[in-house]
Amino acid sequence: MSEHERQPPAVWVVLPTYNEVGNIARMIETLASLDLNLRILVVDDASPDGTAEIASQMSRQYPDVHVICRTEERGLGTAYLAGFRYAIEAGAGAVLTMDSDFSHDPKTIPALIQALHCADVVIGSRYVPGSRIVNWSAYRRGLSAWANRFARRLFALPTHDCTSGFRLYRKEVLQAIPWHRVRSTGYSFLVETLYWATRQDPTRVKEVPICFVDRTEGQSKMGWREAFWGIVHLLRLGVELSRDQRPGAYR
Ligand SMILES: Nc1nc2c(ncn2[C@@H]2O[C@H](COP(=O)(O)OP(=O)(O)OP(=O)(O)O)[C@@H](O)[C@H]2O)c(=O)[nH]1
Ligand SMILES: [Mg+2]
Repeated sequence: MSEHERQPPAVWVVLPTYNEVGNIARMIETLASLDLNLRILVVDDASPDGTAEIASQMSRQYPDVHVICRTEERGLGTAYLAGFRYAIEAGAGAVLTMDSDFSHDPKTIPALIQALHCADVVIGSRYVPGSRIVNWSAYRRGLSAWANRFARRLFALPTHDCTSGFRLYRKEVLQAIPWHRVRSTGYSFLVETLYWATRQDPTRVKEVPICFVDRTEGQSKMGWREAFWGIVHLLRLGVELSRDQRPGAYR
């Protein structure tokens, strides 16, 4: 067992938020109450509903809560990236991402951290035995199942859930990703990141079953525009990768 597998890494939780005023305070309180010594980083894109103000107020009450308020940029993918950079710079040994709307149950976090003992990337997965999806419409289930099949086939990904935002990465994996090649700014960032994070060693990813529950507060930001641009970005990467494999191609 290597040194980094023995030592529990400092875990930073990156919470992307856009209009999560009904969830953010309870989410921060719940994470803080887990007693796992988590550092919490809210990455908000100037939500008009005042999410960032609430998070900033809470950061004064909880010293382990940090807030990035982005005013120039919008997008789930670039929010994750800003969170990764900030957390690693601040000393994170591992970075956990999760939605701020309670679709990802904070109580599952210990199981994800446990699984990191024998992995570099851990996925909170909706598509392995023992997992459940609660209250999701047939449309969302269909879209998610299709997106997963599409991504898995296109990139030969080693996981059943390729689009889950509930993930834990060792910092070394994030540092090794060629970010200049990741162009997705929205939800498809998750697929691109998974591809690069598992490319070197697909055996170092583990899936932990989760119970995914549809949000009860706030609104989804996943729409047709996101889906369209997600497909475009993934097809672009697929074409680039097949060009890389041509003899003599630049890598
Ligand atoms: N910073 C930032 N966060 C975002 C953006 N879009 C979505 N989010 C956050 O990313 C997480 C996932 O977004 P959701 O709208 O819940 O997407 P989803 O889970 O596919 O949709 P639902 O199933 O309807 O909840 C939530 O915490 C959002 O607030 C964005 O453009 N910027
Ligand atoms: Mg959600």
